[in-house]
Amino acid sequence: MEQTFFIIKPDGVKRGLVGEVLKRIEQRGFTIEKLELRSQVSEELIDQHYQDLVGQSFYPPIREFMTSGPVLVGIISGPKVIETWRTMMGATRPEEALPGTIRGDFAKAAGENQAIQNVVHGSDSEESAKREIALWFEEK
Ligand code: DAT
Ligand code: MG
Repeated sequence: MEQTFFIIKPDGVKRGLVGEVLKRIEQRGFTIEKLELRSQVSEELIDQHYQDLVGQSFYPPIREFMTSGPVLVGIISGPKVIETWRTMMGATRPEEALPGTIRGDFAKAAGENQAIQNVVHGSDSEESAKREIALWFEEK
């Protein structure tokens, strides 16, 4: 069965959206395979997670935001879960995220030079799902 990796980001945990996000996963019929609260994630792990963004000028605020508080990480499975979870999350930018999506319902607009705080993460392909699951869950 297809699997994907998700994060409820620090804004989602701080704002009490854990139950809301998990409810949507369950309602959609996906299976929660793993679920862990990580109280303090290292900058190194976030840099590896966002390896494609590390060189961008807008990246430092993203690192700061992602290490600013507890995150909930997990693996969910089901048919077409990678694409479906991306649809459920909505567009990256709050102003583009449609109502009915998690980001469209909850993400707040970011200020200049701030990280976009958009509540959730989801792997964007089979390859990134495999890589991210290994990065976050495999014993080193
Ligand atoms: P997504 O999370 O939708 O897969 P992404 O992988 O391109 O989007 O970027 C990862 C996160 O980094 C994104 O959720 C929010 C933040 N981000 C991306 N581009 C940004 C930008 N130009 N300014 C501020 N934050 C940004
Ligand atoms: Mg991404």
